Formats: sequence, structure tokens, C-alpha cells
Amino acid sequence: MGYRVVVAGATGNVGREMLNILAERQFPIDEIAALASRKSIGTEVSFGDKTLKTKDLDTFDFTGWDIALFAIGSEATKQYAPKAAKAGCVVIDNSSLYRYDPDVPLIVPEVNPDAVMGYAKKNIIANPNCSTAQMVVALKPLHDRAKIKRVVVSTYQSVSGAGKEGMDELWDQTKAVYNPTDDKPAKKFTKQIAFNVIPHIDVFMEDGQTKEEWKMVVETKKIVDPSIKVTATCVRVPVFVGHSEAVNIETEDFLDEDEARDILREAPGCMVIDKRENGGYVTPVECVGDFATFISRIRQDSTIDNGLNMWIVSDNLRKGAALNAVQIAELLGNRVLKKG
Ligand code: 11C
Repeated sequence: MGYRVVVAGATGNVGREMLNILAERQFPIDEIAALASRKSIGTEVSFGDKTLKTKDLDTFDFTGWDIALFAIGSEATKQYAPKAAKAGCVVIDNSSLYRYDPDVPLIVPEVNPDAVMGYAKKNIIANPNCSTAQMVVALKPLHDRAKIKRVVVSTYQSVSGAGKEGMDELWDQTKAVYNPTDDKPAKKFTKQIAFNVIPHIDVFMEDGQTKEEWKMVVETKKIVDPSIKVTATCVRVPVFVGHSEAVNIETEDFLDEDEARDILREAPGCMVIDKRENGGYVTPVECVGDFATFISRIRQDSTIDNGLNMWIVSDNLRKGAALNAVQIAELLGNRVLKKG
């Protein structure tokens, strides 16, 4: 016997990947419903070798459905997640709405799987921000060995993190650069993204950091360890899919770069590609469509006693969103619902 699964936001970048990954990983499903907002009802979406027609999220009755993967943004989540949860359907939510709620677990299955039991308080589990998810997969095994005190991270985030409109804007502006009469002003982003980089993702907070940067701080603390200090600079780059991060860590105990490499080679969800030669590292275009978080350029930071640098790359629509949500569904199935 399998599960009755809902994907809400099935026509978006993340929703489509959720359907792909449920099919790819052969999640045990008896029945699946693809939901969308009213303007997209009837749109066809792929689920393995099948095609599903999207149904209306607004009128959908969640009674009798086991798991709902939500990729609909915070505003809509506020309206529909409590409705689904009340009907007995466990919501795995990709928005930021519930991430910081103490009664909602925030889970990266390779890092804090035991937190899943906390789902019962609200029948909701939160999926982290994409830039946090890939970073904590690499941090956790190093933290277990040497206790990370501080993280300094700079991100290089692809435009797909801003949805289809972000991808369209990069595409249109790139073409317009070669055709100057075809003016394509910045709409989704605050400045030109084609052939440029923008040190601004999400809104500004009072202290000068952006919300994307703040999310990396508070989410890392909630998922890995509240004692870890994190400071982030989040930057949008003209890449379609795949977030990259230059990460510097300071640990309590000394951790040699070779040992760190060996630890990461064995760690769940991690793939080390780290040859000190031309091309011996991973770039975002190579990680697209993959499940792994890739780690390259692992090296000692000689400016402090216990420091390491590394380069972390992952498919932001997969590990950063849809894959992590499906992995949470698998965890919930294995540990709680036990149907598959
Ligand atoms: C971006 N990380 O790249 C964002 C997208 O809190 O789930 C995901 C925002 C979030 O723009």
C-alpha cells in the first residue's frame, strides 16, 4: 500500500521538480494530485511517464490525503497549509512561513532526521532555504568531528531561485545585450542580471543584512547547532540553475584538510570532487539534475589556527527545494506513517 500525495504549486519550478523527483525515486504512491492556483487549472504537468492535469488548490479537499508537498509561497501557504493540516494531511512546506516556528521542525534529512517526530504539533514540517540546505549537508559531518564555531559564507545564487520570472529575465536580457534596440529593463531583479552580479537577495533588514543572509544564519542554527555563528553575503549571479557557496569555517578542534576531505567523502548527500588541477572542481552547470551536494577546493585557512575553506555547489531546485522535500516525505513515511 502506498500514499495519497498532493503537490501544491505543481506548475512552478519547484513543484515540477517535486513531481519529477517523486517519480524518479519511486516514492510509493497510490494516488497523486497536482494542484495549482485558479489561473493555472487544467495545465498539464509530467509525473514520470504520465501527464497530470492540475486541479484547483482553492477548492481541494485534503481529507484522506497523507502528505502534501507545498511550493506556493508564504502568502498562499498561510491560507492553505492550516486547512490541509487540520484535515489530517501532513504538510511539507517549501516556503519560509513556518521555518522559524518552534512548533514546526525544519529538516534536512542528512542532518537532523530525528526532528521529524516534531511534525505532530502542527502536522507541518518546514523545508529550508536552498542556500542553507546545501551548506548544512557539508557542515554537519565536520561539526560532529571538530565543532564548528563560526562560518563565513558568500553565495553565488542562480536566477532560478527567483522562479521562472527570474530565469526569463536573465534569458531576455542576455539576448537584448546583442540586440540593443530590444530593451529589457530589470523587473524581477533590482539591477541588470545579464553579464552582472547583484549583492542583494530578498528584502533588506534593519541591521543592513538581507533576509536571505539572515535565513542562512537562523536556519543553520535551528538545523545544526544554535551555538554556530554564521555571517553571510548572498549574491545573485547570471546562472540559470545551481547555487554555489564559498564557505570558510573556524572549528574548536584542529581539522586537517585531508581528514575533512575523507569525512565529506563518507558523508550522506555529499560528493567530493577535489583535484588540485585545471577543472578538478564542480561548477553549477555540472550539478544540474543531480541529487548530491558537491564539495570542492577543500583547503586549510592558514590565517587562523583551526580554519578550512571549501566550495559547495548543488542544484537549488533539487537539494535546495524539491529533493529535500521528497526526502522529508521519505523520512516521514519510514519513521511515522509506515505505509510504503
Ligand atoms: C533565492 N534562496 O535563491 C532563494 C529562493 O526562502 O525559500 C528560496 C527562498 C526561500 O532567491
